[in-house]
Parts: sequence; C-alpha cells; structure tokens
Amino acid sequence: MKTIGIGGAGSKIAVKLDSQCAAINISEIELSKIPTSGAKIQASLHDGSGVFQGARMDPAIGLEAYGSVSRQLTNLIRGAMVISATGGGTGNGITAGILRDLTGRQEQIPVEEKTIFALVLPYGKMEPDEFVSNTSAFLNGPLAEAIDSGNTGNIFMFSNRVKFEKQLPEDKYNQMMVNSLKEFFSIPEKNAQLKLLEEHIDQADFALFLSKPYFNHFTAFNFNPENDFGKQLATHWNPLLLEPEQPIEALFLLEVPTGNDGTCFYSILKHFNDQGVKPLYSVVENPALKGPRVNVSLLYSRKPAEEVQSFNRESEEHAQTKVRRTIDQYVELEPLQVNLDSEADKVKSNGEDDIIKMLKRINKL
Ligand SMILES: Nc1nc2c(ncn2[C@@H]2O[C@H](COP(=O)(O)OP(=O)(O)OP(=O)(O)O)[C@@H](O)[C@H]2O)c(=O)[nH]1
Ligand SMILES: [Mg+2]
Repeated sequence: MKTIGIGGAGSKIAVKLDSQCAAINISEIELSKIPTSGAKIQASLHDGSGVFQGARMDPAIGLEAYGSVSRQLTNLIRGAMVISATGGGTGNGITAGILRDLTGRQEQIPVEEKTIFALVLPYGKMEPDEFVSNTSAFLNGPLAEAIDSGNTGNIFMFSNRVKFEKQLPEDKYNQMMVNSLKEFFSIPEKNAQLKLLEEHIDQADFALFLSKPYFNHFTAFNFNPENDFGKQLATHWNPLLLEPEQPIEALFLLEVPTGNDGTCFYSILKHFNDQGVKPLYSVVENPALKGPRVNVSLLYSRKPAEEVQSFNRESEEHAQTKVRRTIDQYVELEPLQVNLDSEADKVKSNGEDDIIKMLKRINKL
C-alpha cells in the first residue's frame, strides 16, 4: 500500500513506515528534512507565505493550501494510507480537504481505491489548547461527515498519550507507532508464507476489511490459552491507539509454535461469538515463536461526536486540575483555629448545657 504523510508529524511517521512515501507540507523546511525517495509535494498559499512557518497551527491555512494540491492528491490517495496529526494546521487542514472531497463523491468508491487514515491526536492533558480544539473541530466536522458518507476506509486513532506519560523521545515513539502498524499489516503476508492450520486471510480479505468506513483498533500480544481470552484482550489494548468500543466486525490471526495444534483459537472464536461477532480469522504455525501470539483487530463505529466527547473529557479534567493547582498556588487561606473549649463556652453562654453534656459524652465514647 502507498503511504502519504501530511504535515510535520504525518511525514516523519510515514517515511519510517515507507521510505518511498509521498510527503506533503506547506513548510519547505519541514519537507526538506524528510528522507523519502518518493514525491515531495509543497502545498502553497495564495500570498506565498507559509514557506518558512507552515500553517502555524491554523487549519484554515492548511485548508487553503489544499487547493494548490487537491488534483494531485485526488489521484495519490487512491488505495493509499494517509498519515497526519490533527493538532496543527497543515495535517489537519489538508486532511480535512481530502475528507470533504471524499464526502462529496457521488459514485461508490471501489474497495481497492478506498483511503485509510492514520490520525495522530494530541494528548489533551499536556499539549496546547489549540491542538485540542483543532482536533475536536476536525473529528466533529470533516471526519464525521466523511465516515457518514461511507467513502473512507478504516481510520486508526493514534494518541500521543503514552509519548507524554512515559516521556519518550519523539523518534522512538514514531518508531513504536510504525512497528505496531507493520505487525498489523503483516497479517496477509504471514498467511501466505507460514503453514496454515485453520482458515485463511488472504490479501483480498484483508483489503476488504480495511476498506470499511469504521474505526480500527488493532493490537497484538502473547496469548496464554490457560486464561480467559476476553480478560487478556482487555489488558492488552494497543496503548498507542484510543480504546475501542463494542466491535461490529473483528479479525484475528493466531500464530502458534511448531508442535502446537492451534486449537486454542476456539476460545477466541467463542469470545467473539458471545458478543455477536463472527470474526475473520486464521491460525498459522510460526517456528520462530515460543508460545502463541495473537493479532486482533476490531472495527467499531462510535460516532465521531462521542469520540470527540471522550477526547474532550480528558482535556476538561486537565483544565480542572489546572484551576485547582492555581488555587493551591495563589490562594492562601488563614489556618482556621478552633478551640473546642471556647466554642463550648459560647454555646454554654447561650444556656445550652444539655448539648455540652452530650458533646462531652460523645468525646468520651
Ligand atoms: N507522535 C508524534 N507526534 C508529533 C510529531 N510531531 C508533531 N507531533 C504532534 O502533532 C501535532 C502537531 O502537528 P504537526 O504535524 O507538528 O503540525 P503540522 O500538521 O505540520 O501543522 P503546522 O506545523 O501547524 O503547519 C501535535 O499534537 C504534536 O504533539 C511526531 O514526530 N510524532
Ligand atoms: Mg508543521
């Protein structure tokens, strides 16, 4: 599959995944730093500005620049994966332009021409408010409309949460995202190369799965057949992606070491059947493994409005913490001195002896 990186983050990640990716940016400087052997496309603004500064976090500028590359991109995105961040101006604005064009398409887009989107969302607790509000507008607007039109392929919702929480270097985090994508995309290849024990997921099955206009949460982990599959899945969500909702469709590849009959796949199948989902699956023998490993992918269709809400919830919590911290820092309350005897005397002078007796008794209990 062809890869297209848009904006700073999008291009940096895309070129790690595919050294022949197309890179698109307004900023000539950012573009010059992408070591791709594929096309470098510079989007431009009417007044010629932006060459040095990009879209300066303003999606309206990115959308304006989309006009200069829209024709080229219409061809380029066919059957490709677009990678961009939603926080800044360039990735957000140009990707919004692509999504609007897809939404407006009258004809049904064939499976092999669908476009997949890998979006990088900011971590609301620690990144600038502009990134968060740009993201909310993007999810609620162009993305929601494109999903409703049915004209997108799968959408991967990456988040920068782990990057900030674990204080990881950008380059390392980008590599983690790429490794995770690579493992997921290797599913049909493994089916072609390894010994098949049960069923088969070929390129065509995989392409059809990817062409559906749903969010895709994929994850991989070493599976212990002695324990419940559902519980293991729930503790092995892909930490780089937003957590999924109830799946509409699912796919899994179970790899087992030589000598393992692979029948532990039945427990995975049962887990999905209990949820009313009939997954696409296969079991292969992988001599390089010591124990079973499973790749799982869930398609879910939470409405982007809800996706926005949950994204914003984190940011709101962050805002509240900020307010609390400000109060802690700047509002010093006089320590309240309460002398029980003098308080009691006050009550006594009101002639409330019974109450005092009661209080004293409670004290003694
Ligand atoms: N994971 C990851 N996130 C990045 C990287 N670079 C930027 N970001 C995030 O991407 C968002 C900003 O998007 P950028 O790609 O830098 O912006 P842009 O699309 O080039 O737009 P402008 O620079 O505003 O013109 C923020 O949430 C950043 O934290 C990166 O290399 N890796
Ligand atoms: Mg940029």
